[in-house]
Amino acid sequence: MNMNEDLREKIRNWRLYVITDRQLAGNKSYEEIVSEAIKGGADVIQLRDKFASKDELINVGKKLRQITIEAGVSFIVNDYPEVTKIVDADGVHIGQKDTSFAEAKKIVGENKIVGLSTHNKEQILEAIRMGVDYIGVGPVFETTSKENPDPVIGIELIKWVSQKCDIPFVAIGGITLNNLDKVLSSGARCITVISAIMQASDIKRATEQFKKIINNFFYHNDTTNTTIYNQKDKTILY
Ligand code: TZP
Ligand code: MG
Repeated sequence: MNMNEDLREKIRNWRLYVITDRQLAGNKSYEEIVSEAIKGGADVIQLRDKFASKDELINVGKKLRQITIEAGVSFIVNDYPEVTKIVDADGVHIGQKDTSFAEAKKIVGENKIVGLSTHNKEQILEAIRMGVDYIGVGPVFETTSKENPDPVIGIELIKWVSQKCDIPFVAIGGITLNNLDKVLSSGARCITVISAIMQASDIKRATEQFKKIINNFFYHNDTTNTTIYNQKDKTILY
């Protein structure tokens, strides 16, 4: 069976993808971090915690699944297909050195999303060949949220992937309110953020600031026929 159309539609409509980092967020709880990001307009939440055990991730993941379901927001788990399956997240995000795409898909099942991080043209083309559901492309700019990050790809690769490839992609790495416009102008339809939102004292407000610029950009520049839905009640936003 093919991945259900609802999930595909969701991916195409992602605009703001917020990844958790509890260390950066200080002493806020996961529930608080994610609820605030959702209130601010995040379309997708990724649970990423490089220090938590699988059991801890399952525990937190179940709570975040509940919160995201109620809000009609997509929920992705970083690194662990097994945890994804147990907590019934929408999908898993893997890196080039993690479980392979094929193996991750086998574990989570056909109807769940498997996303893959890519850092150059070869990896992007390989992801397309493999039938990856969406890719992360980055780091677009310098980032401090990843240990040993790959070299900065710059906005040139964002332009290339948006012009040449049909695969859904999310731009990631060092994106802030100050450089957001450059990334959007380069063709990115979904912006992924860790530190600029996690480090904010007011996560809801920081998320809102990103979302406002993104919505404004697409309102004025969107030339595709994509219909933007409110993911919760399916009303057409424009
Ligand atoms: N993959 C490529 S860059 C990155 C990941 C997980 C970190 C992005 O974090 P930030 O803080 O938005 O630069
Ligand atoms: Mg990983």
